[in-house]
Amino acid sequence: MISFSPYKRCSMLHVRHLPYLALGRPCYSATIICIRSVLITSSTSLVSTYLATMAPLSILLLFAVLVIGTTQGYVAYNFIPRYRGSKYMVSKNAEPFDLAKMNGRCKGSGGYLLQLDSYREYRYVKYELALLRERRLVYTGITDLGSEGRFYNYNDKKPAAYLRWRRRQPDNWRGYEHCVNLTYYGLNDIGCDGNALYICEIPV
Ligand SMILES: [Ca+2]
Ligand SMILES: [Ca+2]
Repeated sequence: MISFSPYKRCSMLHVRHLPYLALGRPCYSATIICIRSVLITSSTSLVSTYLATMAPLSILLLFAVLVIGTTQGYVAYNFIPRYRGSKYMVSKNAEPFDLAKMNGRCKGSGGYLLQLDSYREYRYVKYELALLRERRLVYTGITDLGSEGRFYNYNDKKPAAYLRWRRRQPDNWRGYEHCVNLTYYGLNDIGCDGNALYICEIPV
């Protein structure tokens, strides 16, 4: 709300300038001071009004984001720049892996769990992970669940187009390694329930 005080102040200024006007001083000076005074006071008043209105709303918004983030399981990611039609993001915090759940999250961002199409893509992603200094387990979307030894992409169920295994892998250790994690030295089959990161691929 605009205060009426500037108008009172203007009146006073006019009164104060009356002697100058009488002495033949330029009459516009009082008007300029008056307008400036109104503008400054009005601006201050508007800023105060804005802050008084928006501050509680901002606090409410922040609270809502925190509540939603907590209930919806907010996930933080590191982003890997676009390369040949895809960009990538790696979750920052390790958590129990679940193929469907993590693939669903990737889908929510317009993508899917990583599926490798070529040596170039494999090399790019592993170097980018190295740049992030990421040494924890990072799951891909490659799996052989339900078809032991025949690896496919969980998202589209198509056979994995490119597999570059780490030495002596895949070994299906103890018969339960049906997911695939990416290491600097190649892919490894691993149990699907590790506490780990995962990487999403997003076509762009
Ligand atoms: Ca297996
Ligand atoms: Ca293995």
